[in-house]
Amino acid sequence: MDSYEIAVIPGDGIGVEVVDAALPVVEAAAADAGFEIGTTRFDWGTERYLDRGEMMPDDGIDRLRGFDSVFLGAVGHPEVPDHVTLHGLLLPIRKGLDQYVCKRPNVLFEGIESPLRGYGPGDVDFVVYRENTEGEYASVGGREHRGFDHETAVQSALFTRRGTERIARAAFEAATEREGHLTSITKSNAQAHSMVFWDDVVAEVSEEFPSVDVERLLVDAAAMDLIRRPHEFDVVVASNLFGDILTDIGAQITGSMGLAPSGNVHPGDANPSMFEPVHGSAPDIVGDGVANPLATVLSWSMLFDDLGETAAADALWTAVTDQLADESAPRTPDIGGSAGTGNVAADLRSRL
Ligand code: GGG
Repeated sequence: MDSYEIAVIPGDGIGVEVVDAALPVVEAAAADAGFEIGTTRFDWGTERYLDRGEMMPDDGIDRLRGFDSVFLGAVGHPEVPDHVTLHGLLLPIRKGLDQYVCKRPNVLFEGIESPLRGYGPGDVDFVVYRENTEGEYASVGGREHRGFDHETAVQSALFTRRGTERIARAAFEAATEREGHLTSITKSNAQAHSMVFWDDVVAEVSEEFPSVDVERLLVDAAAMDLIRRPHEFDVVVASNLFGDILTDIGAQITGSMGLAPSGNVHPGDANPSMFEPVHGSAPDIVGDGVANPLATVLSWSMLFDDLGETAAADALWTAVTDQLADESAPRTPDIGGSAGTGNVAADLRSRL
């Protein structure tokens, strides 16, 4: 029997709740499909930071390298600034394992009411390919003259040819396998260096993919158009910051952050990929037992797909789809129900 070793980092807040609720469901899906998953749990996150001053150990990235895949819950804690938690755990893993594609599907499921008038199941189905290792999150800059009135902060965005080409190529490949339409997002009217460079690189890479129809949008227009005409998007490729922002819009128009999965991958690499729900640690509902576990289960579906275990991946995705389409099924408050995390997970388990 095939077996995979998965590093599980529940992290902070509701990350722990959704990871714990989803685990029996995904283990069952694996067993049904004829393979096993062994999980090693890491207590990395803000509790560790408050205790020892570090979100993860110095050799954390190296310890993850030996796994087939990584699953992460959430990071963020009300007592610690968000930049400390994000730069202490999530971003170093993405960069350290060179997971340059952040893949975020946005699907409007049957049974979910979109806030957009006139949009029903199947009308919204696009995927965002967010550059995940450089751009605006490159941490290039500094802060000088603290406390003086000439205090200065500089934050530079870093776009390399290699980094831009590879995210563009991954997005074009995805568009080739989907509907053949790619939207490239920039702010190249205002940012005449990095974003015009992005446009140039996308235009060059597009020559390798003549069957893909390319649309260019400024990020402000894209924010509007995702709400105005979401059915026309197929594959969206964007920088680190723009991709992050646009996928929160995507989560809202498809019903809830609680339904938004993601994967951080380096296609074909020996390093493990990392999967996580798009949502954060949600301190406002921690301990209430109402966090939606579906984004986590869908992220596990993406993890199984990445490992080539498509039967288990499909089983999890179908279980979520069926549950959402069933009016009598339990659902959490973010999508209009009153059920708890555990009830939703138990119902999913029964649908496998
Ligand atoms: N699920 C992981 C998590 O906690 N995400 C919240 C967050 O702040 N993400 C920022 C990012 O994806 O760059």
